[in-house]
Amino acid sequence: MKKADPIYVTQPALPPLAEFLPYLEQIWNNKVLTNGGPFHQQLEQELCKYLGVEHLALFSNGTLALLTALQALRITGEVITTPYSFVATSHSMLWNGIKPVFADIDPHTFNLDPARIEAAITPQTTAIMPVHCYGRPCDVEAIQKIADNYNLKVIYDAAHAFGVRTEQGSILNAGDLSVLSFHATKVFNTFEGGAIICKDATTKTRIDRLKNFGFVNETTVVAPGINGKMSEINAAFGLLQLQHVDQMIERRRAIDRAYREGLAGIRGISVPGYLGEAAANYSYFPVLIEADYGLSRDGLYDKLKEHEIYARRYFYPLITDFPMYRGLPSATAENLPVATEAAAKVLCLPIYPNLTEADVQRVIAICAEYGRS
Ligand code: T4K
Repeated sequence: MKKADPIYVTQPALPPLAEFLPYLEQIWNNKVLTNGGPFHQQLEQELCKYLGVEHLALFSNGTLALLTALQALRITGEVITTPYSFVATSHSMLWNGIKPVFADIDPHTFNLDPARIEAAITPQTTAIMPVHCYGRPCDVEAIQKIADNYNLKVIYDAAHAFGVRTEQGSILNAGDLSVLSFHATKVFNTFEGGAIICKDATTKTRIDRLKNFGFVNETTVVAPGINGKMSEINAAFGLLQLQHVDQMIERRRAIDRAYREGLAGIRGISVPGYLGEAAANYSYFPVLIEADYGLSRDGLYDKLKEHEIYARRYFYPLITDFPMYRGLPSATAENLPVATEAAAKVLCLPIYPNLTEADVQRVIAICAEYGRS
């Protein structure tokens, strides 16, 4: 019997190569490779329509978009954020000379707990940077209330939240700015890429200048901007991906459903419920490995690995465990008990459009082996 292929936590969905060739021909003909070319313009417009947002500025990746978002709002001092995320969230602050202040998360959402945000505010606090972790929406109303009371800006790291909507519409309209990632591992990918979503044309203009060295025109530079522009190849690929993305999310939904059904009776594995998303994007499939499961979380991670199934412990270690954050007063396990527990319990199971039904059952079968009552 043929050995089963390895299964990774994710795999990018790619359209048929033939569909991309006409886009390449157009680039080869017009010789516009970057600096806000026609595909770049078109993708910004089409993403606004698709996502239900007013203004969107494309970037070459999500991290540069985060860096620029903080610059765009002239954030200084301290920013309250979550330790339960990818390091890019707080790295964007260190690159801007801003001090991250870590607050604990809510155990059900994995997102910043609004009550803990309020407790972390000091006279130096200027902004909050929450993350819609795994695409699960933050309590945006409670966060906005705090921001309004204390006159703080809110920049959402929405790297996982492409297309997520609640009853109020796109989650990307919450706060002052939202930042997306279009990395290869994301629901919608442009190989590498990202975007900032903002609410008015003036802010969009400022962001567009900041991502192009601060240029206003050929001879005028108004800010120490960076080079964060998305190239025409990436933008063209994004336009093509957009035609397929609904189908890809639909396939993810079916996998999510199959996991929920298959894992339901397993003792010691709990699956976080939805948070009232009108449209989820099924970007990750986190499960919690509880004390009554037959293996530790890392035991199951290793067991799956033996079968060439590469689940991931997103987000372990916590950001606060990395050396550049460890010494901060807010970076202690005592301050962050919920995040510390989540980092010890969560395993993200493989989920991506090309994962087959048989693959999903293979993952479930191994999980079930150690969770029988
Ligand atoms: N904020 C948040 C909350 C984020 O999660 C991220 C990125 C950012 C900000 C920053 O956005 P970007 O600057 O990246 O646009 C991955 C990604 O590199 C990273 O983008 C992502 N978050 C993070 C959660 O995951 P790794 O180190 O886990 O990636 P890697 O290379 O181990 O990939 C995971 C699996 O995916 C591989 O085992 C195989 C598969 N894969 C990966 C790539 C890159 C493929 O099949 N093809 C590929 O091209 O960080």
